[in-house]
Amino acid sequence: MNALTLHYHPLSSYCHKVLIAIDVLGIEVEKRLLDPGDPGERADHLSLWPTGKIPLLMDGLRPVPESSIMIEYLQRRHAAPGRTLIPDEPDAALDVRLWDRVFDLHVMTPMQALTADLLRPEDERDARSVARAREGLSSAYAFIDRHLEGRTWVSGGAFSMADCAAAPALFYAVTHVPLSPQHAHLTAYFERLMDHPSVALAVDQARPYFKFYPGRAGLARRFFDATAV
Ligand SMILES: N[C@@H](CCC(=O)N[C@@H](CS)C(=O)NCC(=O)O)C(=O)O
Repeated sequence: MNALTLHYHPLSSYCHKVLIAIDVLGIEVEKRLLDPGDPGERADHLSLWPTGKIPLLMDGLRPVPESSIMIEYLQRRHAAPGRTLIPDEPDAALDVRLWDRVFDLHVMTPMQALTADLLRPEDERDARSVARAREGLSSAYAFIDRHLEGRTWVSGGAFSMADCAAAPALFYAVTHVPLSPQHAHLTAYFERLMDHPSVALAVDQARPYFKFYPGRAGLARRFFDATAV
């Protein structure tokens, strides 16, 4: 049995972030799909990590929670030779962590709020929080777009942990607040991310589940059907 097990769900954005990293780092991980609606599975999961959040990595009996911590842990202990997502040089590493935080806090968080609102009954939806989350995404798009001018990846010259965070954050965010022509750098970056083989693999593995995603009305047809243009 593989010592590394990832507790995950195929639709979860933070799970995609870690699955992309696992593929880039060339690591074998056993995946355990968590059914959030199953009370027994939920209780077992809470006993391992009391926030109940996924992904959760188990290295043998050791729980390793939090996607960014998990990626650093995997890189230090399990990465295939020569594979890296966080550079050794301290300032370059700080920049990767900064942009990882930007995507988690300023794209993932409002995106999750918008998805959560869609899961509520109509009469429990919160127009004010929705407006705030949409504004948050719009202002994040604008400053990330400016930052991306002249860049291929979001931090330094190589695909990094920050790009692992960016891919699923943007993938789901644009289903709520689409990119507009004024976001030319961000739009080109989004396409580069979607073309990256490790991102494409995570999307491909989630494809059968997208029909259950609450924001599916905003998801481009090519993500449901790989042959669509
Ligand atoms: N800060 C956490 C966030 C993880 C997170 O929000 N996961 C979501 C799925 S994408 C989740 O577990 N939602 C279920 C819940 O909150 O109970 C990380 O980076 O791993």
